[in-house]
Amino acid sequence: MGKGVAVLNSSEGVKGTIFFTQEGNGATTVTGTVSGLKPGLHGFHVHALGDTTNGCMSTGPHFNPDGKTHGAPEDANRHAGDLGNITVGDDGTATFTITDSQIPLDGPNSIVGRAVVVHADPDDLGKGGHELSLATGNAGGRVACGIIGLQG
Ligand SMILES: [Cu+2]
Ligand SMILES: [Zn+2]
Repeated sequence: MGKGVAVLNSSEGVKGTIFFTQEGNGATTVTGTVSGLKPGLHGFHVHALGDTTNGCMSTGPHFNPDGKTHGAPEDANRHAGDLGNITVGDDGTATFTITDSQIPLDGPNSIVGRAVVVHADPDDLGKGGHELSLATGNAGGRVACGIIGLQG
């Protein structure tokens, strides 16, 4: 079984830890808790680069090895890194489990060494009609991010 972890860093007081597990070549399960967010939906993605030298801006665009447009996790046309939204409760905390088949922990499309990013606003899943919908889901600023590493 492959295991990964990302500890979120933020200049805006957001904290969190995200765990990744993959059985063989199957889907990857993502579990996490994130706190310090405003209640509601927040876009949640794997971005291409494991670089936080200039904060979350350095993590590049959504991980997109197949050259597709932005979409919902269940869409055929989506970035591999498109994990949709996490839901934050009134206490500012989100606890979630996501299962996805496009974010393996090894092989050519591995997400290890890339970054997970939490956004300020909801991801419109490509359907909002905004000029950014098909690129980023118009999810707003990058409020927290962490580099995905292998976990022993
Ligand atoms: Cu993102
Ligand atoms: Zn995307």
